[in-house]
Amino acid sequence: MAFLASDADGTVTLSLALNSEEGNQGTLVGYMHFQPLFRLFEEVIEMLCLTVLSRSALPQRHPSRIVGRAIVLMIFQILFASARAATFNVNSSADVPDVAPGDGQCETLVDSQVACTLRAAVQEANALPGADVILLQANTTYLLTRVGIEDASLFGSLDISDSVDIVGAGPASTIVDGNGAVTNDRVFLVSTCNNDGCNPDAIAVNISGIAIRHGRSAGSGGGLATALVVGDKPVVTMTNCLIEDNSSDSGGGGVYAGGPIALTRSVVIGNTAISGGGASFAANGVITDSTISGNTSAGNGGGITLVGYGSINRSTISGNHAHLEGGGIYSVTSADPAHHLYIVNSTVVGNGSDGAGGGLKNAAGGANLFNVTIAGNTANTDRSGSDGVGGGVANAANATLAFANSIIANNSALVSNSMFTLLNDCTGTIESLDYNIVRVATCTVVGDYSTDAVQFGPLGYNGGPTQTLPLLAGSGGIDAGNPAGCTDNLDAVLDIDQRGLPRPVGAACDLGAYEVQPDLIFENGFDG
Ligand SMILES: [Ca+2]
Ligand SMILES: [Ca+2]
Ligand SMILES: [Ca+2]
Repeated sequence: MAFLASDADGTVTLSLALNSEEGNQGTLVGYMHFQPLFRLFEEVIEMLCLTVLSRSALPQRHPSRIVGRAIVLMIFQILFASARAATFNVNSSADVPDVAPGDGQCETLVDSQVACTLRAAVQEANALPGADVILLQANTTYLLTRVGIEDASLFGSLDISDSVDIVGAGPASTIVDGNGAVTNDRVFLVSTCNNDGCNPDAIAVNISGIAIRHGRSAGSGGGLATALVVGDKPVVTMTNCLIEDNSSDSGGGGVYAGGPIALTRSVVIGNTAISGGGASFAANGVITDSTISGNTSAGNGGGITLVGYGSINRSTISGNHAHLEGGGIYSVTSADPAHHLYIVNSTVVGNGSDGAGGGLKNAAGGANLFNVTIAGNTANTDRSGSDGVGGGVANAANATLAFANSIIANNSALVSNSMFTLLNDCTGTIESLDYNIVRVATCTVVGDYSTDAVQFGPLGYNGGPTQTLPLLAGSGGIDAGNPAGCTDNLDAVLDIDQRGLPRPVGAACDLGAYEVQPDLIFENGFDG
């Protein structure tokens, strides 16, 4: 039997079921989705399917029935070779490879039972040309146990070499545990290159709704690494993911991206590396509605090391530590504005560095801040060597750091070999694009700014997916933004704050990431 269905976006699904020799019970032999491109084939397929169906009254082994079935299968196989989209429903948490990689079937033997494992699904998705989908189970931990360093998904890391969507049920429910203490390998590698060379085409890998934890790599990217070699062209998105407790002996404890990556509504926490404790991005890194927290770097960039370019939007970088510079962020971009670091509607708080730049070290190129709060960061946390500089931000002599509608306040630099802590918000030369507070300007600030005192409430969840620092009543910065509108790096007016709540409230937007909202007492008329 053949079934044809078309859904709203024009995707056509062909399902084939062959009757068993015994009777009417159908066995599903395959299905696939045809993108709108294949609509042209729809009528042909339908006609052939109707041909088969019309013969269903014929005896099971009637020659014309068998011929009709063969024609449909042939068409199916031709189209399958063109589109080759498959969905693999993983139904076992065991770490077992596929029995026949490349046959289109995700099949392993787990306790003598046929099952589809995550590893087998990755092997099959790699082997089938084109984008596939791997669906993971809820309430399941996929513990990797196969020891061995290779890049074909047979051992250690799950190695993705073709476009795929990996979909979990949420990071609290679907966990991929790299078990690095045993495997000594990262959890995921995304690479279009192998021993035969590199696929010249970009692939798209979208990972959502999973936790990636306990990966360990002697190279870059303890949790996930992409595009480790020149010529490698994967484009990766990670949405609603938790990247936790991974480690790397190089760059990017949680994530290393040599190619473009977008991290959205995700949390990167508790990872360690030599550079970029949480993440290291070498191309275009875009972080949105995410948290980079509690990561540690033995070198620069406790939270993030950026050596390409990118943007950080509505996100919080908190509680990270670098043993060298840039406790929250260490940025090396180019002078080309198209390849700067842009930070918008974000909070950099409570980070520390043994060297300069407790919150942000802009080591080269350009960093541009729009409605950013940089507070409570500390430089020279080990109180050794030179006295601390740039508790909030440190800008190198060859770099530019420009900021607007932002707050740099309440940051500290520790004095070496002493108990003294000095308020110190910046070092180097930074460019105020007006409507800013720099509370204790221990640097050269070009342009107008205010030194108004700022009072924050504790970092916490005040709405939206990330933690924020609320501005307390009477604090500097409230309604102090550009009356013509606070804008982002594209000159678009920001109509929401980091939490997604409306701004401006009042005559002008508030400085920093947090817009004070009207008191609820006035909204609902009573107060608990
Ligand atoms: Ca197989
Ligand atoms: Ca594929
Ligand atoms: Ca591997």
